[in-house]
Amino acid sequence: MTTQDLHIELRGAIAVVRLTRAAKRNAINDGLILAIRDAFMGFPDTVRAAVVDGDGDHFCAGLDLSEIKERDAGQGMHHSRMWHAALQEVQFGRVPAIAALHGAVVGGGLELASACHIRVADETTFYALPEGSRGIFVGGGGSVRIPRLVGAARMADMMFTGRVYDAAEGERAGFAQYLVPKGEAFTRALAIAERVAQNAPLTNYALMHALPRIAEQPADQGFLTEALISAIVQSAPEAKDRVRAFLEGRAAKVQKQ
Ligand code: 1HE
Repeated sequence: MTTQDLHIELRGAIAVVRLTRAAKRNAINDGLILAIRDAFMGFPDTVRAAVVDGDGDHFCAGLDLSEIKERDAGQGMHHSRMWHAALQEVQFGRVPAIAALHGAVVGGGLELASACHIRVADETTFYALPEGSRGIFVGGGGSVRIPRLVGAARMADMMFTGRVYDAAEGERAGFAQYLVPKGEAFTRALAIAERVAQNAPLTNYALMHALPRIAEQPADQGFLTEALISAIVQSAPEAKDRVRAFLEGRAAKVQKQ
């Protein structure tokens, strides 16, 4: 399945969602953000995880700035809400999303990456929020998601000063969980997606939908929500099969990697 600037390929249980607008550094225009939304809403039931990638030397240069110039305040708000709706499908959709990062991960590109559940960056990756110097503000959920990854102070500094984090700094700061050699982000992201796809679906669902909400709850409410989710997940037949397999010596032990 392909739209003009997005290619979706099913590789077994993994959906590979690739931005294919390399000539514009995968800058996201209205058509592309809607295509991302539709892709995440439309995966067949056989899909258990997704990889998000970008063609060319850069993951994504953010919002297509050529579309911004004619908008009034109301249109600007609806545009931001459209991004929210699309990235909500990425974060709170049906399957975990693994971002394969390289080159520019900037502005809306960082907002897209931060809506994914795991980020794998190669050595060429750099992170920035040029909104600060373009006289605008993040509008794709960045002010909600990015502080949760790296802290509000770091995000504010990036926007105040135009600071750019390179791949190693970015991993230390918490933008990416994995740092790999140049050109290897996609392969590693695919391997991670295949591993994630083997989990019990209810476990993945709880990690995507319950964990971030529990983490935002006051402790007292969080403990109760955790108990309820934990009871639901462990009551599934698949959980019982997996635990029995371990007890009978048929399942892998935890091993240092
Ligand atoms: C673009 C965009 C774009 C490239 N909108 N057209 N994002 C930014 O402020 C980042 C702007 N982009 C850059 O800083 C650089 O393009 C890169 C560092 C990402 C890549 O540099 P480079 O030298 O490889 O490419 P280039 O020559 O700058 O760009 C190639 C073409 O892509 C060129 O068009 P051309 O017709 O002259 O070939 C660029 O104009 C075009 N291009 N980036 C439109 N972003 C939901 S709110 C989110 C708010 C934001 O994301 S604001 C941050 C926007």
